[in-house]
Amino acid sequence: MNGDDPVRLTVAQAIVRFLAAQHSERDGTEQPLFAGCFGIFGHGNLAGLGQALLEAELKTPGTLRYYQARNEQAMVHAAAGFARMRDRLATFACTSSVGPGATNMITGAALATINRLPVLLLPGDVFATRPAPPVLQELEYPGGYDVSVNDAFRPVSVFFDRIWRPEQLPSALLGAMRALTDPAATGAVTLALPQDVQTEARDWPRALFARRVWHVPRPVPEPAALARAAGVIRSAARPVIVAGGGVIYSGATAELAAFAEAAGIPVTETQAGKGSLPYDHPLALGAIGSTGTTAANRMAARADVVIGIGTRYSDFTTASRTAFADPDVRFVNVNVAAADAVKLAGTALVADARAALTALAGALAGWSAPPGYAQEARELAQAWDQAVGRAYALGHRPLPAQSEVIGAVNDAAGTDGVVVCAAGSMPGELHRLWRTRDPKGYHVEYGYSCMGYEIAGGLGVKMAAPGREVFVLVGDGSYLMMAQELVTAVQEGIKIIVVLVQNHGFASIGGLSETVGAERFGTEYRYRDARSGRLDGGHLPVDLAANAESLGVRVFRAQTIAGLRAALSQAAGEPGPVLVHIETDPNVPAPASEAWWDVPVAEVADLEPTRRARKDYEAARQRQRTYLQPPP
Ligand SMILES: Cc1ncc(C[n+]2csc(CCOP(=O)(O)OP(=O)(O)O)c2C)c(N)n1
Ligand SMILES: [Mg+2]
Repeated sequence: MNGDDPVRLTVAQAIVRFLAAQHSERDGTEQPLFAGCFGIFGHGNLAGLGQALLEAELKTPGTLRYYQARNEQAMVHAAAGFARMRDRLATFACTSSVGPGATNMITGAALATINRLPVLLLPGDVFATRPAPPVLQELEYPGGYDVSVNDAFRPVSVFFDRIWRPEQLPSALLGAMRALTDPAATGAVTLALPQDVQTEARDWPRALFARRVWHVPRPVPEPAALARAAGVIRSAARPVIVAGGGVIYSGATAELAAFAEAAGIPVTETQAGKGSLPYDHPLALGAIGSTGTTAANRMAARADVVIGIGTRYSDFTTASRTAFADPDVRFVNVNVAAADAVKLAGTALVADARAALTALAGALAGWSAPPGYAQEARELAQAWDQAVGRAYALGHRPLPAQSEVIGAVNDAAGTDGVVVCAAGSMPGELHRLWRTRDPKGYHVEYGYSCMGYEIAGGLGVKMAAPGREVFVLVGDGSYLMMAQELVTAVQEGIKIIVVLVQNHGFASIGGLSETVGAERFGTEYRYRDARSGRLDGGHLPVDLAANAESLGVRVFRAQTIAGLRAALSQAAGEPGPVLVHIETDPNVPAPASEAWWDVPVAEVADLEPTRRARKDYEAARQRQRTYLQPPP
C-alpha cells in the first residue's frame, strides 16, 4: 500500500476523515486539532456532512464527535470559547445547512476573526451543478450565479474557499489547516460546500487521511529588531507594559513576570490580556484604558515608553488615543502579527511573545527603570485595590449593586474558577474590578463584545476545561438575545454556572446614551404607555428564572448578596447547569476609570442635554493624539 492508493469516499466523508486525523503541536505537546463538530442539519448538509458524521460515529466512535446546537451563531461562539481556552491549539468544526443556517454563522465568524481565534466553518452551499435553480433558500444574485450568500463569509474569514469540484478538496483542506494553526493569521476559516458536491464520490489518495501534525511556531525576533527595541526601552525613565491576549495565548506569563521584575516595569492589561499577572503581583496595575484602573491609567498618562505585547491597541485600550499623554511617548510593539507590531508608529518586534520576552530579558540584562518608579506604581495599585474592596462590599439597598455581584462571584471562583462575559455593563466593571488569580481565569470577549456570546462561549470554555468551574455573567439583554444553548448544556450534562443580572434593559447603553445627550432613549425594557405613546411605562413582566427553569436548568433565585453567596455555594454541588437569578440596581456607578472613550455626539440638536454633551465631547477630543511620530 502506498500513499496514492485510492480510497473511495464522498467529499463529506473525506472531510470528516481528514479532520479527525489533524493534530496541533507546540512545545512538544500534541493534541487533536478538532475536539468535535457542532452542527444543525438541513437539506444543505444532512445528506453530505450529516451522513458522513453518522458513519464516523458508527465506525470510529469518538474521532470527530457530533454535538447538536440550537443556533448556528451560538455554535460558532462555543467553538471560539473552546479555542480561546485552549490557547488556539484546538477548536471545533461547525456544519450548517444552506441559506439562513449558513448566514447565522457570520456573526460568529466575525467574532472569531476579530479575536484571532481559530474556528472551522462548513456552511452548505447551493448546487454546483445547478439542475433546478433556484433551490430553496437560494438568494439569486443577478450579477452572477457563482455568488451565493456564503460570499458574505469572505470579509469575516481569514481563509475562504468553495469546493465547486471534488478535486479541489485536498488543497482547500490543507490551506484551511495552515490558516487555523498560523498564530499571526488565525481566525474563522470557511469552506463552503455545495450540497451536491458534498455527496459526490471520488477516489482519494490514502495519504490525504494520514495523521498530520501542524506545528504552531514561536517565531523568534530578528537580531536587528531586537537591538532596536532594547535600545528604545533602555532610553526610558517611565516605561509601562501593555499586556494583551498574545501574552496569554503564547503562554508567556512567567516570562512576562520575570522580565517585568528584572527591569522594574509595571504591567497593565487589556481585556484579552487580563490575567497576564495575578492581581496582587507587586508590578500589576490591572486594566488599562477606557475601562481601566486609575493606577494603570495614571501611570500610562506619564509613560515615556509603552511596551505593547500581543495587543492590537483597540480604542478601549488606548482610551481612543488619549491614554498615553506624554508628548514624546514612544511605543515598542511585540507581536506575532506584523500588522499589529507597527501600530502607533511603534518600534516593531515581530515575534512570539514568549520568545520575544526571553530575548528582551537577555538584551536588557542589568538595566532597570529608575529606583522608586516601581514603588510609585505599587502605591497606586494598592489604592485601586482598596477601591475594589469597597465596591465589592457596598451593602447597597434595597437592590444590590452590580459590583457586589462581581465580588461574590470572584470569591466563589477562587483560584481555579473561570469568569465568562462579553457585552453590557459587566465587561467594563469586570475589567477593572475582577481580581485575577490565574491566566485562564478571566474570559471576557471584548473584541466583538457580542451580546449572546456569554452562555454559548461559556459552554465552549467548560468543554475545553471540564475540571474548572465556569461562571457565566450575563445581563438580561444578552440573555434574551441568545440563551438557547442552555439546552445544549442540559443535553450534554455540561455544568456552567450562569449568574443572570436582571436590571430591566441595557444599563450600559443607557449610561452611554446619557453621556451623549440621547437621554437613555430606547434602552429600558418598559411597556408602551397608552398616554405618552412612548416606551416609558412600567417594567415588562419577564421572568427569566422561570425561562431557564423551563429549559431544564437548575435555578436559584437570589434576592440579596448573602442569598447569592448561598446559591453559589449550593451550585458548587450541582452536577449539571445552574442559573442564579439576581436583580441589581443599575444606577450605582462602579469606581471610575478617569478615562475617555470616543463616541461622537450630534453636532446640532434641539435638546439642551445633547448640546451640553457636544460641548464636553469637543473638549475631550482636544486630548486625542495621533501617535504618528516615527520611531527614533
Ligand atoms: C449583538 C449585539 N447587539 C448590540 C450590542 C450593543 N450593546 C452593547 S451592551 C448592550 C446592552 C446589554 O444589555 P444587558 O445584557 O442587559 O447588560 P447591561 O447593559 O444591562 O449590563 C447593547 C445593546 C452588542 N454589543 N451586541
Ligand atoms: Mg441589563
